Amino acid sequence: MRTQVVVIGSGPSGLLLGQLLTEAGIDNVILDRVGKDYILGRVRAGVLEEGTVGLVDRARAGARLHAEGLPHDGFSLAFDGRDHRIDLFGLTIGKRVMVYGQTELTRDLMHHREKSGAQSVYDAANVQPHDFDKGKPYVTYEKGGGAHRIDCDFIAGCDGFHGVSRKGVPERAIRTFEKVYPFGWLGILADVPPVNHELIYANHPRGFALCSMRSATRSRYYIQCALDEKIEDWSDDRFWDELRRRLPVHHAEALTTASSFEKSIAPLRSFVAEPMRFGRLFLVGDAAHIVPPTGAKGLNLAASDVHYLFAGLVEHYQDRSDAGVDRYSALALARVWKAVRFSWWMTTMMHRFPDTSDFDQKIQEAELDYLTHSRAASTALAENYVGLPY
Ligand code: FAS
Ligand code: PHB
Repeated sequence: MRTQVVVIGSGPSGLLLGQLLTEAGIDNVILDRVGKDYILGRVRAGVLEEGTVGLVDRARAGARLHAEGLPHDGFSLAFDGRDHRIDLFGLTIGKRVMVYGQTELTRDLMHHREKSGAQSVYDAANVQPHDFDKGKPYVTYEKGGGAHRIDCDFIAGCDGFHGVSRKGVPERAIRTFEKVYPFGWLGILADVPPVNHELIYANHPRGFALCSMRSATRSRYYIQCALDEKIEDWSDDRFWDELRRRLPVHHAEALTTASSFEKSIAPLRSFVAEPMRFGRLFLVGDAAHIVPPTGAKGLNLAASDVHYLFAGLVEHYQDRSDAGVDRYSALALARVWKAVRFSWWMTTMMHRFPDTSDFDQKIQEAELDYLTHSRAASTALAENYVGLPY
């Protein structure tokens, strides 16, 4: 079998790239090692930048996003028992974010891909990229008891942090940067109305908490937890009590609780692999970088990678120019590192670290005080949160 682009991974990166390529008439096949239901069962991001929304629209998969998504003009920082609203719309002269779950976005992209008739292979075992540094790449995989090979022009490694693409690159050709945080996020989903109409990021001596949502009737909450915490030790009641203790009193008293239907612990890390291109193989999204979710950047960085790679591939096929694909890694990494910085800064400012000294604590409080009383500082926060330009 032959195609122009093989996309490894059917998460947001792979599906968005695949749909854009299909719309542009560039033949592509998406391979994933698991099935659709497994992918849709993973609960992840909730905040989309305008650039991400624009790409979903360009992929003609944005109808439900605009019908059901929640446009947000601001969010609150809570500390010292009070809320401090960050006016995203006012500070960025008209930019906002869209609250819409990654699961629903993935569902929409899967639906539109199915409608387009483009090929996706799920439950593809032992997917392997080959000869991407020899100009004639191909991908092999196993399914239905048989071995399969797809010859192609390019391979997009959209297979996430634990995928095969980055691991297929010779160690001498890649450099990685990593910071692992000494805590995780315990998150739940519950069908209760959100405690606030906008997100609340809370800094509390007991630890960080985040109040988010998926709709007017479905809430997403997180609390910072130790890395050795076990889900089975966290009943719903224990979670709700801890969340209330980390919120300002008026929110704690207004919190609506019910049984959760999803509960998970995610570790936090910052990770970047350089470069993001190896001959005919490109790393995209979590395959190339990971950020702590504090800045809501993970999914949105995957989208900007897709933007740069898609533009380069269109240039290759339509203008017979490789200038775009040659620029992909540098362009993507320039935006990645600024988002990695922002996510690290938000995480450092909002969480309790085990080795926090009294001095560190005073610096954190001064940072929050300066941030919420300086238009310049809150503008810097706002422009990063809504997403820096592509
Ligand atoms: P993904 O990991 O989503 O998708 C990769 C796909 O590749 C998967 O479907 C996988 O099955 C497939 N794959 C892997 N190995 C393969 C192989 N060998 N062969 C074939 N296929 C293979 N971001 C936020 O902005 N906010 C959040 O709150 C947030 N929470 C998160 C919580 C968790 C637990 C995790 C892990 C991430 C979270 N993220 C969050 C980041 C997340 O949303 C990612 O940025 C986003 O999923 C990136 O999408 P992809 O790059 O497509 O990678
Ligand atoms: C979410 O709704 O899952 C979410 C929102 C904002 C973040 C992280 C996660 O910064």
